[in-house]
Amino acid sequence: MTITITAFERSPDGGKGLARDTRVRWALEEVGQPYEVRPVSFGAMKQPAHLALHPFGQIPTYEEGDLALFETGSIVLHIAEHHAGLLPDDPNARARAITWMFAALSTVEPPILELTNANLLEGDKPWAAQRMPLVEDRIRDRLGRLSARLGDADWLDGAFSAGDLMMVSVLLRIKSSGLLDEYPNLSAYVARGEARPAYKRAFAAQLAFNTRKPPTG
Ligand SMILES: N[C@@H](CCC(=O)N[C@@H](CS)C(=O)NCC(=O)O)C(=O)O
Repeated sequence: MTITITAFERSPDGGKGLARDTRVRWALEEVGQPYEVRPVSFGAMKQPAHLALHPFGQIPTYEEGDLALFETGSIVLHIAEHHAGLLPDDPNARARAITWMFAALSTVEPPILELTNANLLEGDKPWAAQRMPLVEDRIRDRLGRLSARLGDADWLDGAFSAGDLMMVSVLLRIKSSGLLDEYPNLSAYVARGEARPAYKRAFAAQLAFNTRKPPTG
């Protein structure tokens, strides 16, 4: 059955891989599943056809036969549960890997998104500069604890899993901020994720997609 995901018609980051379709592409590459990508414009994202797939009018979505999913956590978990390669077989290890997916999305990503919002949406406010250290410190609190837990391990809990895929995807959002550099083991962890052949294929695919020429004629 064909898998189709949606992505920004043109990602605002121009192909830096920060739009969330990249994590879904990465998961599909890890498990060796081919997929198609349907571009969605910002206008179309809020129209009934797309809202039927994604109630909040966002990307990515995932369609496979009569199944339609939204939310990258749910999509990556679905992929990981149906194909070998992203979750361990041992039930406890599997539950811990899923726990790291939740930790990435609900504990680490929120303060990181605050930084994105502070830069993109609030940068011109008179209080923006004053607030920035607070926003960055909330991220440092999470990074410090994550760094302590990771220690000198390669991955968060044994072999690479969907938990690492999600955590690395979230941490990549602050790569350009310099905050990650304060935690050398986290920088190395993210670099290990980026070095995976499946990540490289996913990154290249989203870059080609976001830099493709518009159709002529
Ligand atoms: N929690 C959602 C977040 C989805 C999300 O924020 N998508 C962004 C692109 S990365 C989007 O569609 N932004 C446009 C908008 O919200 O209008 C997930 O993980 O899938």
